Amino acid sequence: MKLDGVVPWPADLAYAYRAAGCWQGRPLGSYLWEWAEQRGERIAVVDGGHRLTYRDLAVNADALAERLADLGLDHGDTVLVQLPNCWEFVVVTVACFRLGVVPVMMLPPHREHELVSIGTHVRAKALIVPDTWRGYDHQDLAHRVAAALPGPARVLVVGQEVRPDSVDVRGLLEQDGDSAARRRRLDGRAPSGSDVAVFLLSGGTTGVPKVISRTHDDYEYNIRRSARACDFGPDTVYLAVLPAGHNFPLASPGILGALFSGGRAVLLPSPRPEPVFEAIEAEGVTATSAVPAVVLKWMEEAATSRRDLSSLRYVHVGGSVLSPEIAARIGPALGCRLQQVYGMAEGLICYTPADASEEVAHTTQGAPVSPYDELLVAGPDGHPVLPGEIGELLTRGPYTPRGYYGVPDQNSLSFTPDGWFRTGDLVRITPEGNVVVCGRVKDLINRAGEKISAGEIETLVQEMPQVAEVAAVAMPDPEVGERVCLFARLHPGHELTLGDVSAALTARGLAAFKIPERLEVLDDLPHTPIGKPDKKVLQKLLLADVAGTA
Ligand code: OOB
Repeated sequence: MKLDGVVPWPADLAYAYRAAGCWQGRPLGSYLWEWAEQRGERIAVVDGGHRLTYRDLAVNADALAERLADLGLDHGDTVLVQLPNCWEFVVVTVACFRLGVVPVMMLPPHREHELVSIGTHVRAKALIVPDTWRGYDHQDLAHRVAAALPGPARVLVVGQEVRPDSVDVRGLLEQDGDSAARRRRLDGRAPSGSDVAVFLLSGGTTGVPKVISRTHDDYEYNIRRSARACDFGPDTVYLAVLPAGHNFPLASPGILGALFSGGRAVLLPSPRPEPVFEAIEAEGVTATSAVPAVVLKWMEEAATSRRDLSSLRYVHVGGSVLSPEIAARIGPALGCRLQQVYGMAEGLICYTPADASEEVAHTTQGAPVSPYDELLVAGPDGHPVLPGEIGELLTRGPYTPRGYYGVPDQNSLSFTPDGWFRTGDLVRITPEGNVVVCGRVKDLINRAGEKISAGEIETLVQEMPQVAEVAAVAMPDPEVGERVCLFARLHPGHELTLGDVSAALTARGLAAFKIPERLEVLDDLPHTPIGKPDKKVLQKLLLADVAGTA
């Protein structure tokens, strides 16, 4: 059987989620022509000068879906999709939904290592890539990967320079033939609600990402509840600047949230401040999302920018720790409301409400989108902690799958026998039910047996006026095992010494053993493809340096 590594929800819960209306029993692609009929000439997708109406989206996606079927792709086949933010990304994704072909959402910085191992794991039948992107030849990469995969795989290319041994995606979009007949043919072979719609990659910064299967039912619910939490509607103009294949800009509520709400998705290939501000002004963007490192750059730019950002109502910020002080400055700096987002490709998504008090919007990461989300905060012994105390968050629910795809050994570590997903995040829950992320279970620095949470230090240091971005990493030490090393990027024109950090943290009442003992100021921190500080790289820098000086 294809996709035999999917871990299903237990039958009784699946029944309950259907009965409660969480799962609609419809594939994501089945909405496409309803939208086209109701909203026909309204703009759905904008990419620079290229604008697609809802009708264009339906016609293009159906044309592509049928051509993909002609190439031999069928229900349950998988395709590695590695596209930058462009209109073709949306057409490809929707075409896959129509056909029941499962897109595997690779990110543009991934290379052979990730593509070959994930492509092998999911038995990919095709790759869809740009010709080149940021000076790198993805078409060539895709052919090398295809040759290394165990089975035959086609290479489909978006761009100008399509090799004869590749398939030109734009050529597949030519809208010949009878779209009504094509629509009926595709409706006749549509997947079911419980089939896998998309494979997302886990956001972990160690090892090759794990593959997460999301069904049509569960993903539609993720989108619907997220759109509701963020007040998305027909007047929403959502700007996607983070890599579109990531769960945050894709469906939380993101591009798909905008389309399901009758709004518009604007795609930009990078989060650089000036083009982002230009797009906000030109397109009347009402909502966008960013990781903290990106939003900090926007805030710096906004101080001197002459762009009109007045259309912007909400910025969704999530993905890594955001200190309350910076949170409080985001709204005034960008002239909009902040909604914090705590989410994961594995499912659970929390938002601070669109109309939250400042206290909630600045100091918490919000509440789960579904009343059926179950949250458990556990101590090191696995038992629930007392209300309000810090522990590891475990979660289950109607859009949090019960296992990673095809890795039973890993699943027995990442999931409890009762199906709870161990997030690895340290959180506490406020009396009002909002989650506050305090760090990572494994992101601890062990100094002479004292455990120091990197997240706790980072939150405090981020509040220092000199600091733009910070990461705390364990520095090996022969005497005490590990000491806290800080890596920081500063605001332009500022300086920072270890003494300044120590004085500021001591003034905040931090225990002396937690005070950082080394500071490295960098022009920029290394980031993961989505923009989180990449501690794996920082750790390597540190290890190389410690080894070099030993
Ligand atoms: C999002 O998804 P992933 O899968 O890349 O990463 C999930 C992990 C979480 O387990 C947590 O460790 C961290 O990223 N995280 C946060 C956070 N939001 C996510 N840590 C602190 N504060 C936050 N607000 O990152 C993601 C997916 C959908 C929406 C938003 C983010």
